[in-house]
Amino acid sequence: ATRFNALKADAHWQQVWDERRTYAADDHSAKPKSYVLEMFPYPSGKIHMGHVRNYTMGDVLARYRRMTGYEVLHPMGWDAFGMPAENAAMEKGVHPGNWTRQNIATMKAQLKRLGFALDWTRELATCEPDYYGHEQALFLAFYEAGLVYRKESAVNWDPVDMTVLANEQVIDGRGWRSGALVEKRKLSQWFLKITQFADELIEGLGALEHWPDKVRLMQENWIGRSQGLRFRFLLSDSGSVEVFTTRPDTIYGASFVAVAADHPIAQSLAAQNSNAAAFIERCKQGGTTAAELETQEKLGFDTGLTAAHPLGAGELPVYIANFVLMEYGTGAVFGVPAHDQRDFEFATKYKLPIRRVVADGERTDPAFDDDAAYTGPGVLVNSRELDGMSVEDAKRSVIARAEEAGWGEGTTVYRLRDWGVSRQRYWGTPIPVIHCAACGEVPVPREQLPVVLPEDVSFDVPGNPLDRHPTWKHVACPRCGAEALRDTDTLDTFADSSWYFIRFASAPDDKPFDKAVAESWLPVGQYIGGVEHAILHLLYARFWTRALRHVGMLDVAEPFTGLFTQGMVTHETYRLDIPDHDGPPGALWVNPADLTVGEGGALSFETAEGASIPVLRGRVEKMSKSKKNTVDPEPIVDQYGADAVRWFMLSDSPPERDLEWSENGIEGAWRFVQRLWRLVDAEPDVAAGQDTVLDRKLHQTIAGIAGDIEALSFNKAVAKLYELTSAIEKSAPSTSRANAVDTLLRLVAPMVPHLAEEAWAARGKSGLVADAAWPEVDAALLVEDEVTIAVQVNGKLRDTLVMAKGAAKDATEAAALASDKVVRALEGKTPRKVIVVPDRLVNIVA
Ligand code: ANZ
Ligand code: ZN
Repeated sequence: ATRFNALKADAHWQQVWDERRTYAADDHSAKPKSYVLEMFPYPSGKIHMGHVRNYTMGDVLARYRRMTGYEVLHPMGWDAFGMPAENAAMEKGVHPGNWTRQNIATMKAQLKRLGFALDWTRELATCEPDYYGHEQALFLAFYEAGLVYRKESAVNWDPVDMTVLANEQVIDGRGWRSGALVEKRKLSQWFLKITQFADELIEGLGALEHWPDKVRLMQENWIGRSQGLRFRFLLSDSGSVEVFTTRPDTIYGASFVAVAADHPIAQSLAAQNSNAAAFIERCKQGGTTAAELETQEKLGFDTGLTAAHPLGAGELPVYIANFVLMEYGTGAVFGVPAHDQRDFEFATKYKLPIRRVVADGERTDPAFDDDAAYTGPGVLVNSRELDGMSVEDAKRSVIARAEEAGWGEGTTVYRLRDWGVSRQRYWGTPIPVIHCAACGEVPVPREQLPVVLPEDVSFDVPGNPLDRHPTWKHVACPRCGAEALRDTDTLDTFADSSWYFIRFASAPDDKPFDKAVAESWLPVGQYIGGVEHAILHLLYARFWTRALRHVGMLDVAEPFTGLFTQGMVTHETYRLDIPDHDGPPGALWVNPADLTVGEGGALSFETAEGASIPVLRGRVEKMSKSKKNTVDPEPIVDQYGADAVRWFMLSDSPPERDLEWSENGIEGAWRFVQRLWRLVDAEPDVAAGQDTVLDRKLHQTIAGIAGDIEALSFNKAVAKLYELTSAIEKSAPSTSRANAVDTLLRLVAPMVPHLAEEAWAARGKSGLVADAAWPEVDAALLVEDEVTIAVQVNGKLRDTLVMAKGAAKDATEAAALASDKVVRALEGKTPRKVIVVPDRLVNIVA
């Protein structure tokens, strides 16, 4: 028997598929269309195992759909703008464009070696003008439709490097390079009106039944629609302050009012009071993210004002507080320390009353002495007319009362804010707007698109290279011709990934996409990617799609009707056993490829100087550069071939769970590929005879696998293929066996496509197995397992019958009476009575 030469077969079939453009999707096909997409990669350098797993899953589905008669769109491209390219420019002096394009070339070659059924003719990279120029046109279409506006908003400012920092460049509140405390600064920035679609984006989730519930819930929480009450407190200086609450039920538990540092009340106080001004300055320090606001110490400044409780429950002190955001609600709140954790921390610090108004089980006492707020459900207590009501009833009651009496009104609010898209960075899509002293903001005329990034930029000093480029930003105003300035900000890279799936479906030169062609492919029927994108990317893409519908460019409601979030690839971690190591903690991790395995499996690391340091095994964790527990797919493909890697990625764990990479696992996969090959190699050309047991097994497998692949339960499909392979191996030569081997090749083709092609050709089949039709199921052969039935004559066992389980009584009786042994035992007598116990026994009384 020969051995399957994976490397040779991989290269050969990849070339054949390429030459024949096997996986190029035809826009004009008469077949039903199916769009299978995996989240496109960021070209960070090399393909990692997470990519391999992700793309293998999508590939199996795409190949299966092709075989079942669909015209499949399965494209690939590059999410090619972003910070890492600029970091590389700053650290290594390489141009972001060169770095990115080099990485793309490397990663493309690596993806090709895995034999994915991708339509490379549709490849795109978001960093090229033929992509981002169209994005600029979409931005302008949104601008014209009033979905884009500009307003002042806070950014992270590094006072030493004098530059704006991305959130990921702020580490523990300090600039990543300077180490200086980051400040909040206001800049004029562009926003997309995602909040206009907040209700639609929540309601649309209901129809996404092929999305994981957990992702739908995350989206819903992110949008955070809540019903609340707005009302005004009258202040002791005869002014007033409007607050917003989602817990009007707790109104009798209020013990203070707090306003944001940039609230007008705070600002006017600061104008007269230098302590207040200093406090406000202090609030500006610290990060701008929600998480930072949540965790930072709660600080307040007593304004000396008091607010009159709207239901006559006394006067409340008014504070300026760092945990109140100007951008949310009204920028002012009333604090209920017993039932809100931030308020609790604040009240504890400033010794304000903490009064229970929602019973915590049996506990109804107004005095509250727990060490955290109680935020659960319960019955209202210590709340006058609200006592005894549930939280929900009390909310409704207070809102109704406020509306009746005219001091407040119920409102719907959203946690979701408009999407700030301006980034003070080079490596992104230039925002196509020109600022003119006379005309204000002027969109770049369409015929001047794309606004192309200048190539000659420097990264030797901090800041935005576009802004300090000597000529790029200086242009004539398109409207009046006067000297004007380009916007030097670029778009958030989430904009690039919000419509790439549309450009894959249709990519004319002269416009972002053709409406009819794009609509013929969309929505993406199955989208596969990491759960880390469950919120922002998916929400932005859903918004972008709706915005396109709003401007009449695309009539699609939801971009992705099916979503699957796959688990991670994990590996054991290894650490140098150096007890009193005082360097950075990360320095002790060792990559699995650098280990030496000694006697009894003891691990060590050999230094360049020839010393041997013992190594400890650590936990199994997500493969990551920081823990150095990555396994580079490339040498694995070199050693075992693409099919073994693909098979392993599918076989071990359910796809939504983590998959632990192991040497044993990949070796097992390789052995299976070889087993398949031996089966083909050993199969004689001519054989006769039926093997109904094998036929049945085969058809059960065909039926089962189809369901498994549709459900993306690849590990179950793999298990069934193992079983079928064993059954064929054990069977004697027969026409059934020959047919089973041919059919098996079609069944494994989506998973191990190179071996399947090689074997298909070796068996003399015409065409490519990739183009072959998925096997049909013979329903008659799906009957459950067989049963053995005892046949007695006058109570004595005379024969056994093997019959299909559930066979009819008369068929069983007829089979028993036809038995030679029974005929002999009857000695010519006519049976008087035949008793059939289905699936068990036939007793013949003569
Ligand atoms: C009184 C109260 C009592 C509140 C209680 C909560 C619990 P969600 O549900 O996330 O929408 N809030 C309102 N505006 C704010 C702002 N600008 N900055 C910081 N906090 C603000 O949050 C709404 C709740 O967050 C509101 O309800 C308000 O505090 C606070 F037991 O009012 B609550
Ligand atoms: Zn002008």
